[in-house]
Amino acid sequence: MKFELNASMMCARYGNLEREVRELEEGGIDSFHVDIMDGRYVPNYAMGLNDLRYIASATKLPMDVHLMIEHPDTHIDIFLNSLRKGDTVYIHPEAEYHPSNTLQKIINAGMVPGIAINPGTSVETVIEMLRIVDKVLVMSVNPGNAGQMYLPYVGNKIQRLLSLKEEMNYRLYWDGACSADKIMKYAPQGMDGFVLGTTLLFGKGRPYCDILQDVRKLRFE
Ligand code: S6P
Ligand code: MG
Repeated sequence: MKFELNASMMCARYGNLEREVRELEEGGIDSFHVDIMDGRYVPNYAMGLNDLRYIASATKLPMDVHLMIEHPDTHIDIFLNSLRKGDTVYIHPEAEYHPSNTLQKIINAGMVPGIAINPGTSVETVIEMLRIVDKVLVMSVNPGNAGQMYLPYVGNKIQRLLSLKEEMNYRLYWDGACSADKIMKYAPQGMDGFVLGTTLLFGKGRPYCDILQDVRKLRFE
């Protein structure tokens, strides 16, 4: 069974980001998930442009940029200019008046377009955008912070998004409170990847390569 593992870099040790990137790479991480916040769309400031640029310069692996900002269209070029072709950019559709225009800019720049869907957002309100994007990031916590509890009511929506994947032609990714049991349950059902944060990967006092190896072994269980 094939699935991607993405490291949520807002959970990394900032004291030595270069080492963090290297150890995650050595552990076999698939991409670096960078949570950009503006203190308005979400009540927090996590990572910013310089963090994104530094991590992008420190690795050849793909970047997975999750924009939790109001009116992403206003600033999208700054982010696109900091990335390489093939990197992913997720926007929150409710943060922009015409999100499909912003998604088109992401496509035109050669990046992979995605939408992030909040726990309280229904599939119905974003259904037309599912036809445009390559990736959908389903949030199982409210955006803004790491280390939150999984919200069980997203389970029904995840099933719906899994069932629409083929018809709408997108890949589905999990973000928020991702534990081994969620990977065990959803990878076999077609979830394409998981963003790993404090729940499974960071701050555990174990090397990332050991944890990631354990997760990779889950596919054989
Ligand atoms: C939340 C953000 C996420 C978190 C991730 C952390 O706003 O989009 O990417 O960083 O959820 O993982 P955990 O396991 O601490 O919830
Ligand atoms: Mg995120």
